Amino acid sequence: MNRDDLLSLYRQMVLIRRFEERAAEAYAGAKIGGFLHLYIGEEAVAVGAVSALKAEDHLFTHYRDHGYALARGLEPRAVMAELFGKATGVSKGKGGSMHLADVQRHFWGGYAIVGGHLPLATGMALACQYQDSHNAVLCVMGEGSTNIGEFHEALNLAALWHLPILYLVENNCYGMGTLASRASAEEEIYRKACAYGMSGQRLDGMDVLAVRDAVADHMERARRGGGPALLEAMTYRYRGHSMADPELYRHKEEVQGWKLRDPIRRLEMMIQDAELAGAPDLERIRAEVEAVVEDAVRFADQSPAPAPSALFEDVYAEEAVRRVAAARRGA
Ligand SMILES: Cc1ncc(C[n+]2csc(CCOP(=O)(O)OP(=O)(O)O)c2C)c(N)n1
Repeated sequence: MNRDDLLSLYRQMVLIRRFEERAAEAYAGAKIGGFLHLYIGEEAVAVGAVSALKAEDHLFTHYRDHGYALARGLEPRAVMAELFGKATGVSKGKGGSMHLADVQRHFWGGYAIVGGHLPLATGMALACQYQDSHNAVLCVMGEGSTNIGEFHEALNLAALWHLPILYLVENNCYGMGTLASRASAEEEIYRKACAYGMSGQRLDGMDVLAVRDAVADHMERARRGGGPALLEAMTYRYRGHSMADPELYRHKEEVQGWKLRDPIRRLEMMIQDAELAGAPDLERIRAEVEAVVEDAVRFADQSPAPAPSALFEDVYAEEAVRRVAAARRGA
């Protein structure tokens, strides 16, 4: 990768970190309601993975989705506004933190039900194959999802039908307060791939380039008809499961230990060691990001709430059907 590409990855990771920190403050200030699952510590996974996608590829993820939305290029203003429940949000303020989406960018969400998006993503991969589009699907989940029935059903069909999909597990060691090894009979999640005859690989999820390389390889293989695969990125969330988590299940030393491997700091050191940029360049990027996030918070705060009359819009299929019919009549 050249200097600009590396700095772009750096910028995105800093953006996600700062965005999440400000979202936490807004939540504490009662500007954001409902659930809020932060992505701090895991930035290298979303940024590395999404940087390996083409615009035509499809992306599905679970409720810890802010990092994916930002990495996929959704406007920070519209993402923050969605968290604030405002009409200017990416889902018009009716989805909230767990349901970010942007159809234009082939970012299909943001799903609150653990494992619920796996059959949908697999169906999208079937559509890609059926339409001979040579696009592939990236389906992201937490390690907790791999103990859910849909995981096994989805992987089975994907392997059986040789679908163009990459399942990417973010193993952040815990599902809510439960250590992965207390919930999964197979601790090394990538080994679950062998039950379906697909390739599985574990990788360092704190290394943005390792994630990018592995996702790029497997997505390209999937696009060329090589079938599905399962990747397990080892990572860690620095904050609680959600804002309501008192974190009684882990020691501070464990959190500190993972922070020593911080993905942003690591990329910073790499860039500086390679003399691609100096401390002032990185500081300038951080200052730019700070301004973008401040602007997003201001925009979200000042935006209007959805109108009561919009309550049923974009909720029921009848409305969509009516609009399509009206458009056809117009044509
Ligand atoms: C079907 C279902 N069961 C339970 C829940 C409650 N729940 C929300 S998050 C979560 C933990 C999932 O952990 P993991 O998949 O590892 O993702 P992480 O939060 O670590 O990113 C659970 C059990 C849910 N949302 N959906």
